[in-house]
Amino acid sequence: MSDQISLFPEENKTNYQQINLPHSDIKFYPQFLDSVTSDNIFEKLKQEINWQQEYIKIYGKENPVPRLTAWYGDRGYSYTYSGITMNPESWTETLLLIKHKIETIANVKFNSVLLNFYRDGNDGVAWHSDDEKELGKNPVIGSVSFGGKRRFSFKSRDKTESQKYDLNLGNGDFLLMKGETQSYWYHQIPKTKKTVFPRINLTFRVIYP
Ligand SMILES: O=C(O)CCC(=O)C(=O)O
Ligand SMILES: [Mn+2]
Repeated sequence: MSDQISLFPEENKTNYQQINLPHSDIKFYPQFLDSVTSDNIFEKLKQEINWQQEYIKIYGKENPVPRLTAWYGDRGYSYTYSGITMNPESWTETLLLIKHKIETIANVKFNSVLLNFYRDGNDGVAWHSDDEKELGKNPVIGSVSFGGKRRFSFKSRDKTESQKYDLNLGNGDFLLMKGETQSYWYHQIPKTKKTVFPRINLTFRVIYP
């Protein structure tokens, strides 16, 4: 185990690892949901979510986003992301179940979730921070992963720093990012030439109108 990780049992006995990067509050809860539950949730989400292929314009050319996406949440909270404005679909039972489970740990009420479906290693998400203005200062981001394991990397936003940190997010893992994390760190899911299973990730968010 790397010296950047320490183990703490929380009040409710859910074990987590604090990822000790400067100017961050990142907690990793491996296998937060058990594997049978997580397998079932993966299949459900794959079927029931209204997955979309979005396009982003780069130098005037429309490019497909390298993953399928969807946006669910409370009515009235739209979200603009890479120039795409998404209006939320209504919560499904499955999403509400996960939302309630992580809210007790995160101590916030999430009002929306961005869903990503990585079909294979050609899908990923480029370096970015979840720092859109609708998320306010020091956003709380609750990330739950299902299906195939993928690498998730952090790198410092400060170009004079070279600090990087990698972790693997697998079936049922929960990652909670809070505090200054988004102001100081970028994150990504790199594309990979390795054979990987399809993966679904949900990032629960609090949007301010
Ligand atoms: O798939 C992931 O684990 C991260 C997704 C992400 O960073 C995002 O959608 O903002
Ligand atoms: Mn993100």
